[in-house]
Amino acid sequence: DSDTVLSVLADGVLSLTLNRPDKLNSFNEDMHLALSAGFERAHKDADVRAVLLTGAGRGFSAGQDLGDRDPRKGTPDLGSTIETFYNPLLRLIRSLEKPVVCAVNGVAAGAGANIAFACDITLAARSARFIQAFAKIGLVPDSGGTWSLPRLIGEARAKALALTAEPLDAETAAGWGLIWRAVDDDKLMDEAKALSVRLASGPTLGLGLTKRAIQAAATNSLDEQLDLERDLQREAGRSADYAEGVSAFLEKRKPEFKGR
Ligand code: T3D
Repeated sequence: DSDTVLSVLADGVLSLTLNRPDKLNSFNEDMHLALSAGFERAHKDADVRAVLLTGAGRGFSAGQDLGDRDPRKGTPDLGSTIETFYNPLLRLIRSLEKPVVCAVNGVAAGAGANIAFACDITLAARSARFIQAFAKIGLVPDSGGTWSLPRLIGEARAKALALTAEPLDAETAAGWGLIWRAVDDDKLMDEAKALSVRLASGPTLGLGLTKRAIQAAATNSLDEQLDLERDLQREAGRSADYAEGVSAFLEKRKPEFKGR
């Protein structure tokens, strides 16, 4: 059922909207397949210069659809569903060398929260809440949560959120550095769309290399990172967008970037 994710390409932005609002956009297999297909398209389609991920209805995503995990139907191999669905999705988001904006329109729980934290620029409605819901059902944070949380907010806050499953409001999430900004509810989508269009009309080859460099810093030494910056700057310096950016500056006009 491809309606589980609405996909629209306009102004270089591929908007992907999780669309199971009556289940708070919790993940079933259909929605996983549709969302992965959206990000795979973003990898391959040169017309896609940025992605905007959001949710339909009052929530962003409540993580795994627990209706598909009824213990009366047997014990699922969760390692297998993580390997098949959640891990590939995380890798698709992080390896996409194009900006991924996330507009968290309401509650983001479990994998839903950690997928939002994996995006490059995450905005949230002021009424949104982030919940590491795993602790309430005896699970471990997944979708990269045990990696991203301590890196973004430090071990003390990461452990408290993960062990208590207490909801975190959007403003505190922004203040702690988990997300970019909390936005008034009625302005969220306008702001997220404007940001996505601005990024999509930017020098997206350079933006993609910038994303790669910043992510590599998580595991690189300073020396490795300096070498990487040299290599990526060499690549960026050969791009048409760089020539256009400098020409436009010298000619005192607006640049027209093509993403190459
Ligand atoms: O299984 C694997 O493959 C491993 C991977 C795991 C990844 C995970 O994400 S595990 C964590 C799973 N998620 C949760 O445990 C969160 C469960 N949901 C909640 O705790 C609450 O719904 C929220 C705090 C997110 C929101 O609360 P509230 O009061 O705003 O809404 P609600 O009334 O609880 O939910 C509204 C409806 O959505 C409701 O349906 P109904 O009663 O109106 O027919 C509720 O059952 C449904 N819903 C919400 N979350 C889920 C869900 N249905 C299925 N699965 C859900 N996760």
